[in-house]
Amino acid sequence: MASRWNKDLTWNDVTPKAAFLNRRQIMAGAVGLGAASIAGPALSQELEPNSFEDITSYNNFYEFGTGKSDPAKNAHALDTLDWKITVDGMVDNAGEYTFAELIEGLTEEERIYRFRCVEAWAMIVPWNGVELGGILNKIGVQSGAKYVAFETAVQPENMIGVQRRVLDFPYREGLRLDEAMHPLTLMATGIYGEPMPNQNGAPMRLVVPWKYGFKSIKSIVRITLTDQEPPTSWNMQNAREYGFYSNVNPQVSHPRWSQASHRLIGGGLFNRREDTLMFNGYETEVASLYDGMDLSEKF
Ligand SMILES: Nc1nc2c(c(=O)[nH]1)N[C@H]1C(S)=C(S)[C@@H](COP(=O)(O)O)O[C@H]1N2
Ligand SMILES: [Mo]
Repeated sequence: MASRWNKDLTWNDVTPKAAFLNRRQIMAGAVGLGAASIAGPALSQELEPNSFEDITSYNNFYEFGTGKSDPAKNAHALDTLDWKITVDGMVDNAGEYTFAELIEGLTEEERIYRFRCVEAWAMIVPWNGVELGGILNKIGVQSGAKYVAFETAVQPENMIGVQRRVLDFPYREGLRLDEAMHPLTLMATGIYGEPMPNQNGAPMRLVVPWKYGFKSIKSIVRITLTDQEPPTSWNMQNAREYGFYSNVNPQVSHPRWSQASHRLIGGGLFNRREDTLMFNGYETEVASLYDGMDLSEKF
């Protein structure tokens, strides 16, 4: 289903070449979807979604090793049969859900999002998934809950990175409740209309397009509603370098590198540097979530 949240990037853009050559017509068509379609920065109109190959061969998934090609090599070992998600904390409908139960009745959409890693590389990914807000409404968030915490599966026998203890697993992430309820925040279940490949976080992973990639936690097995800011993996590892918010911000440097630009992954037109946009290009949609907040302090 077409979504106005794709803004200037539409499903048509996924088709290589022909779509690229007919961009003007496609853009004209996209405008019909709603005012949001024309709100995107001019820069993004030069972007093409990365290939399935790019998206599934250059990954970060430390449970399967720290090299970019390690997840593609090792994540076949991830056991996704009989996947269960524990829902607990400040919710009305706590319990253990299957993957199907959790997304049942929610509208699956295609969302073409910019994806920006804190390491200053980026891709354009055509995700499939449901709005996280839909899941939260189903599980019944209780008043007083302020944050959502997530955990990734730990399968020591299947995960070479867990055996090597490259991080303090389980991988943990979290969002403020208003961030989690924002319609851009996706529980992604696939890419290019295919079920989520293991290396990208099967069977479902978070996608928060205005935040650095590490917030988009993979292979989720636990969702907890809480009134406390939850501990998160990279913040636990190095709080000076990785904040809880981790909003993409070209003006706030990482202590060891600038965040003002990034490298687009891929061949051909890709692999070039481009300027990083405030909130990764989603400023119009999300800036109000942070009104009055000092973004260099709450990085
Ligand atoms: N469980 C888990 N989730 C994770 C990671 C990880 O190592 N483990 N890496 C994060 C980082 S740093 C990035 S950039 C993205 C990469 O997603 P991709 O491989 O689908 O591009 O996943 C994020 N989610
Ligand atoms: Mo990342």
